[in-house]
Amino acid sequence: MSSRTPFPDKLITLERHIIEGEHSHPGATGEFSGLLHGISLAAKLVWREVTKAGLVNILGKTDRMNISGDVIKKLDEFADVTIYKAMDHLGHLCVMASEENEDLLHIPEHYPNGKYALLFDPLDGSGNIDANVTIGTIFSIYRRVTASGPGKMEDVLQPGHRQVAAGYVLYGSSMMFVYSTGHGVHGFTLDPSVGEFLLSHENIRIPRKGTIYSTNEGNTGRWVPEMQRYVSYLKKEDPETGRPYSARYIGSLVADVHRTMLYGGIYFYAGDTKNPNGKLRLMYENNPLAYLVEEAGGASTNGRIRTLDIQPSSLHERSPLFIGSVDDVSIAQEFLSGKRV
Ligand code: P6P
Repeated sequence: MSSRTPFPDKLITLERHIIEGEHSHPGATGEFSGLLHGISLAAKLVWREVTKAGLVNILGKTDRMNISGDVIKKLDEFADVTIYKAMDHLGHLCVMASEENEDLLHIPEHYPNGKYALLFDPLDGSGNIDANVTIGTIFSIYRRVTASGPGKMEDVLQPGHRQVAAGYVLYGSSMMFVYSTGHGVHGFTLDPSVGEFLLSHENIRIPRKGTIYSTNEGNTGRWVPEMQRYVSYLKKEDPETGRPYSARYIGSLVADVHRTMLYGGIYFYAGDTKNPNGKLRLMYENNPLAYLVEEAGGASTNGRIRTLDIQPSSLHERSPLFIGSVDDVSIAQEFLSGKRV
């Protein structure tokens, strides 16, 4: 038996997968390929900095505060600028918006405007950077609603069900690129020796029900009684329903949702007496992840309505998030509405 690494039976690169996906889209113009390739290139540049951050003292805090009140980390800024610069000249976008920037990010005048809008959280979970915990980039792509010229706020403030693609990048023990254009969710793992993303998780499907819940229980004292009853339910012994559930919380949304998508169960960040809309951002975190989890056969709500049906009113609005297996999200909703006690 050869000791050489076995040749995978299906060696599919991200680029080949995207192009094959384009061919299945009638009238596709190849713009998707250009867009997704640009994002994957930016992600590799971010990964290079993330992997050496501890060595070149890039860690630490800048004195700039972003709109969401988080202290921006140097890597956050690097990721933000890198994604913008990788995408601003491709001619596919009319406007961008980043969780790290209060206002819209316009396309420089000397570059053409395209028919898509890109929203992104450049480095989610950045509070974990110094602890070498998995962090990620999240992105959403919408078709513009204005006719032409520089994009406007209405091109960006669209409900999540209008997304035409979404994805995330995981900077963890390995680097992964997970995306969907509405034809299933597919995961690619970077082979650093060749610098290519190779298909490693084809057509990810989330179990209909799981036995893991993921939330910051430090907020328990601020939850409404219905929330507290739901989590007590999850902890109660009942082997028939897989309870007590296991608690898993990384504190890095992309990592927590990625695990939920693979293993099943539920991730939630509820509103509470201090923050009625919770902490997570609808446009940069909830919508792209809800699009992906629904594409994988799961569900996502704000506790009352489907995440993707929320009509956004501002660029940085926060929204509660209950996301994961269909049955688990449904049970959570029954507790929150008082139907179940
Ligand atoms: P808490 C990181 O800033 C983030 O938005 C998510 O990545 C993460 O899940 C959440 O905040 C953690 O928030 O309140 O549990 O520390």
